[in-house]
Amino acid sequence: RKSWNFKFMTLSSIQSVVGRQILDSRGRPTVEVDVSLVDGSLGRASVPSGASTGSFEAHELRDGDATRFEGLGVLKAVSNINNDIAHAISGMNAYDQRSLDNFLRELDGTPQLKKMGANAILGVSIAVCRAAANSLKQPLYQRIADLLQNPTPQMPRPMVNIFSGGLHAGRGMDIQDFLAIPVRAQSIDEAIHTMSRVRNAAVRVCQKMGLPTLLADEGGLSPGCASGKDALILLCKAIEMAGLTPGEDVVIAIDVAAAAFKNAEGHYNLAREGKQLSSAQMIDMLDAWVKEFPLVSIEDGLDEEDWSGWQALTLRLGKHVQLVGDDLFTTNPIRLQKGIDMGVANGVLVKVNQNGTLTGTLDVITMAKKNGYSTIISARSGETEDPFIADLAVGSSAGQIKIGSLRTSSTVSKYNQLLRIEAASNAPYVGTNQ
Ligand code: 2PG
Ligand code: MG
Repeated sequence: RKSWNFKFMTLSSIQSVVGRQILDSRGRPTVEVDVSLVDGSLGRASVPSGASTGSFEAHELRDGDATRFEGLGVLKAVSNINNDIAHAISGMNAYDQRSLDNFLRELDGTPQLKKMGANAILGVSIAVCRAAANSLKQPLYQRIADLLQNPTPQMPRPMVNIFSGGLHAGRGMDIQDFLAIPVRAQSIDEAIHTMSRVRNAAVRVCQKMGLPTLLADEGGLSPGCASGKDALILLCKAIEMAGLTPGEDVVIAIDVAAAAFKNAEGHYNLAREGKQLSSAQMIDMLDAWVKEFPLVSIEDGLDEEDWSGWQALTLRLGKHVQLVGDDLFTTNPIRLQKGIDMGVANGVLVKVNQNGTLTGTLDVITMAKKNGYSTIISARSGETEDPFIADLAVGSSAGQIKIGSLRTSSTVSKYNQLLRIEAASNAPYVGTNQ
């Protein structure tokens, strides 16, 4: 293993790396990292965590000590940061993100980052990026744009969670997310206002119909509708009650998160609806929804290993509907390449902690764009107040961002960062160029 400790130190060299355990939005432990450079610049980052996780995600290292935080502690990951990683990367140049991230992968030595933990490695990777941005006196989104050699940072269009089911809401509905997308808005500020109207109207619609209005994990509502179709009807009502027109002002996206309800026999078990569907029947159901509702984007419509089903789904709907792979691709270049080769999906959900490093994530974004796939930067259902993904979406000109609902500070921190970036930069809003 290379040792960088005796290298000549420059102002942008990493001086110290300190990890600690903090809590995420579900009150579960997660990793936070502080990186400081020789010139005094500091970068801090914290790591999100999913609930409906894809099997092929980078590895989240948890302690498994049942006496602390129900086994979910991350003290091993923190110790890896404070010992092996801190020792190995001290003295490295924080401006060279790619070398640093490659080195972190080598240090771990496993494809899914099982040894150090992807939570340890990602925290360090992002903290270094932030320290470099601070050292260069650049906004973070600009630093990311520079890493990608992207000359035109752009504000993303948000996809906002309104109703939740699946693993984010005690399986109160089979389908995991029902989201709203503003289409007429010409700025982030206006987009957020439009979404706020829909989110508030959703509460009023639920109240009127006697449905619960307590929050699900991502700050959306959990009305527990009997079927996906009922939830789509309810969302259209909320849009209308906000004084907006479904399909004109606001369109709909869903995250089926189908891997969470595919059973061992290979059937899609819609328990709430009392139906077991084959892959082909799932496609028929989604197709029917597209015909009936202003549904423009479907994420994880089928299971992460149902590649032939995905091919059929893409052939049927891929020309006019955004078909997004989340658990399917897990922000992994090998899985994305497989999808490209097989003609599967046309969009990629991008989650930094599925990949494990910033550079690895940026490479997936580049690969997606080169192959005509849309890119949606996404939060996890367990988040921290770190707004990193807002800067990532702007700096990479991803076009879209999915951040949960307009509730709870871990989610709102990202929307607020988008507002700050919009107010301070010339980055155009995506809607103004499309
Ligand atoms: C998803 C995300 C966010 P999780 O499935 O897209 O909604 O959920 O972080 O639980 O994987
Ligand atoms: Mg998903």
